[in-house]
Amino acid sequence: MIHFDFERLRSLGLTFALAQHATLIPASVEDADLRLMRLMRLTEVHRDSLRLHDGVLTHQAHTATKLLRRLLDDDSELAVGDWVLASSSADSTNALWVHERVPPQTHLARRDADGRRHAVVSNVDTALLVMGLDDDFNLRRLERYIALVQGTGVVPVIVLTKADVMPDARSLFERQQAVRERMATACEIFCVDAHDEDAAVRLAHLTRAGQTLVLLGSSGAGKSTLTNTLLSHGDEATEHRHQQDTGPVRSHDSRGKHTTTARSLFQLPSGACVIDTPGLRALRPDADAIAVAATFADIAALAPQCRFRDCAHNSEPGCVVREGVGADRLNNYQKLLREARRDTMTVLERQQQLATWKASGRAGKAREKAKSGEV
Ligand SMILES: Nc1nc2c(ncn2[C@@H]2O[C@H](COP(=O)(O)OP(=O)(O)OP(=O)(O)O)[C@@H](O)[C@H]2O)c(=O)[nH]1
Ligand SMILES: [Mg+2]
Ligand SMILES: [Zn+2]
Repeated sequence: MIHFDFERLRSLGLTFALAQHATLIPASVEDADLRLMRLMRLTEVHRDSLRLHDGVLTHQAHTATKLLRRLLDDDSELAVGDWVLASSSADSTNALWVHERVPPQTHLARRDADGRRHAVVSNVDTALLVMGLDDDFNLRRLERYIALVQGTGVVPVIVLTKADVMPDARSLFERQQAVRERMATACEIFCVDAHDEDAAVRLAHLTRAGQTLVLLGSSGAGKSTLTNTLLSHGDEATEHRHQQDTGPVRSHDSRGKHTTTARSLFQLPSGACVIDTPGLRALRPDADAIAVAATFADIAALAPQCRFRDCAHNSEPGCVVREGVGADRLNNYQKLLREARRDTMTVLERQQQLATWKASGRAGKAREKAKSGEV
């Protein structure tokens, strides 16, 4: 059994459940080795190395080959926020190796353009979905972030930044209403100036000791600005505390310049942990059809009233969904559902789909030839 100082790791977000899972890891580790293992939290993942926190100090580490192989078999990756068991090698290098990962309580993942899954973060309680009220404001993108979090056990909270540059209270209210209308289930929404300490005060119920938050959103949304405000709130020795770099946005479209390049976990003075992340160029959530349906629960609720049982809500007569849901939201739902279905297809299903597309392409060409008189 491994031994660790629960109280010391509690301020890094360790919970009883995670601690219990950690003590239950006999798996591939020999008993003798287990006693040398230390429980630590992953604060950064780099191409060739990891950064771990033991509750007092951070250390550089590497992933043991056996663990790498197991993760690959499970189509999984270590992510910032994971709890791991690490030990120093017995040789003169004294290098730190990660041998085991404690099964995460929550995990967020995304897909790349080829459908491959990539870990985003592990063991977070709340996801702050950060969006600027400037030209960053995009409801379809926000729905993608909601789908990313849906069904994972992570609570989404929407933070609209740059409230200070809105022309008047009315436009601010309208934007907030527009967000509310696109939410299938109630969700907290905050409009803030990310520079202002008031933002940290209003989010205080989410930054209690032991909680972990992740900030997600596009480049330039204000994630690092808000991280810095949270880091300095309630801290007398501000000048010693780490501050994240922030960068300006382009004036014509409010896009950021990808200032943050890696995910990093920080401890807040309140005892919570916060993970700042780089803005993703295009977010494709690792959501299955069920998660997408839950994100658009209003559509799922209306669908049984459509005249046809298999209504696709395109141009069928008697479609209640098309009447009741905005076209933009419906289009986004259909797009996310197509992506989810493609991502969860087996290789065989994918090949069959490709063959069907090719066959219909050939049939179409043949029809055109026939029409134009060619045989
Ligand atoms: N006026 C105003 N400016 C803000 C606010 N939040 C962020 N900014 C500015 O917006 C720009 C981008 O902020 P960052 O915090 O670097 O954005 P980010 O989301 O971390 O961007 P990446 O690291 O590129 O993903 C900076 O110039 C900030 O000063 C806000 O609430 N009000
Ligand atoms: Mg940043
Ligand atoms: Zn319909």
